[in-house]
Amino acid sequence: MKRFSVEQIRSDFPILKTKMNGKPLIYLDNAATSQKPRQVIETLDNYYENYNANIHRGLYKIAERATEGYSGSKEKVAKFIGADSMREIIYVRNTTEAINTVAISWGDANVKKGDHILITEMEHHSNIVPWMRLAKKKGAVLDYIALDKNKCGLDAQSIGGMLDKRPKVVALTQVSNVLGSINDVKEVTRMAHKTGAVVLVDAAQSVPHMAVDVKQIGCDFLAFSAHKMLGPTGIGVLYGKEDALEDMEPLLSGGDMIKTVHYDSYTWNDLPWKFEAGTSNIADGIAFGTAIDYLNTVGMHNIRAHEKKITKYALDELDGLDGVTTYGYGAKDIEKRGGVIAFAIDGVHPHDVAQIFDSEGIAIRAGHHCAMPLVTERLKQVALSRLSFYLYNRESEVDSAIAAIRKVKKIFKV
Ligand code: 7TS
Repeated sequence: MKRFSVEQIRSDFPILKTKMNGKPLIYLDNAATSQKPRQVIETLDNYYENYNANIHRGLYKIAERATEGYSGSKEKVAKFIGADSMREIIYVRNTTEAINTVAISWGDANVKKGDHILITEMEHHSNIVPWMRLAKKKGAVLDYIALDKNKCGLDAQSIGGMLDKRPKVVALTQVSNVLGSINDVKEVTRMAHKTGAVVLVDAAQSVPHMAVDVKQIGCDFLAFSAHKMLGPTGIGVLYGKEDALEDMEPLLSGGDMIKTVHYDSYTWNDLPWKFEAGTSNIADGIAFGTAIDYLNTVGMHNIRAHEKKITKYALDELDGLDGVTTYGYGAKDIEKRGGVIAFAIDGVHPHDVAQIFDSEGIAIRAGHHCAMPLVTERLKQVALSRLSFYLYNRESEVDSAIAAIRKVKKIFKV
């Protein structure tokens, strides 16, 4: 796209023309899932209408076309995140499944009793629970990198201290889905590798919103979901360095992931297919490729610039409201945060906030955001309301959100 145009982008998203509770839909829950452009929806229709067939087995035209579409999508993903080749791109259902695959397959083979596993205090449940289960199963110790004193980012001293325990694996998010904080995953990876740890980056909230390059970060594994980046639900990515994936046992086994099977033995298929047992999610995989094309056309740098602008605008506006607290870095530190703003209104439960927003046609999420340790134990909140932006959001939608907050304050007399 030569010039970034929100209005041109919006015209590609049919749902943005719909209403909710009789009001034009204002969608500010992009951290939960993104909306889909017509190009992605059409790719799904086109596959089912014109070349629906299983991949890697049919010797006929439409099966070849489906196979090419599915592999082609992986090539696009590999290029999008700077991987060496599609051999390093495993399709799974979502970020959660990607992290579980590493925690179970890699963890089983590499983590022993007394070993340390290191995560951070700002992780989503999907980057906590699989490691907690692994630690329990193996008798390993799960450690947390602490938040800094302003509860915005990671405490540098805590990182160093925890790495002194020489953890086997360090798993951390690149962007928090609650605080919006951007972690320096490149630096943490460099430090962790020095102590011999393997590094997994949860990129669920980063890959959709900014240019991410796995080679630049240097991580061993990286996980993200198509549904948060204009693609369909049910498809996600586990990136792994080729060596790491070659060494790893697949989580599931059966058809398509083997080269040969005899009555008493088997050999695995080549990467990435070794990790994809059974019929793949073909339609969604192909449509994911269209989502990547769309993001590339708009340009990730343009998307990041737009989100910085709208987030800064929202933070400034929220700052002017009495009794409203925002979490994470402020507008001054916009380089350190993504387009996610969790907030609380004194004396009002976030579920009531979300309900009033809903009555105004504004979709936001309220709750613990699947980060209960962070929200309830560290930030000491029962729940938080959250605005989260994407490429199609307008500044006028921020104005509507601010007006909705004023309405909440008026109704609750706070
Ligand atoms: N990691 C982070 C940082 C996330 O924000 C999410 C989803 C996940 C992992 C899990 O992704 P999934 O595709 O496997 O579900 N975050 C949210 C959210 O903030 N609201 O709904 C889902």
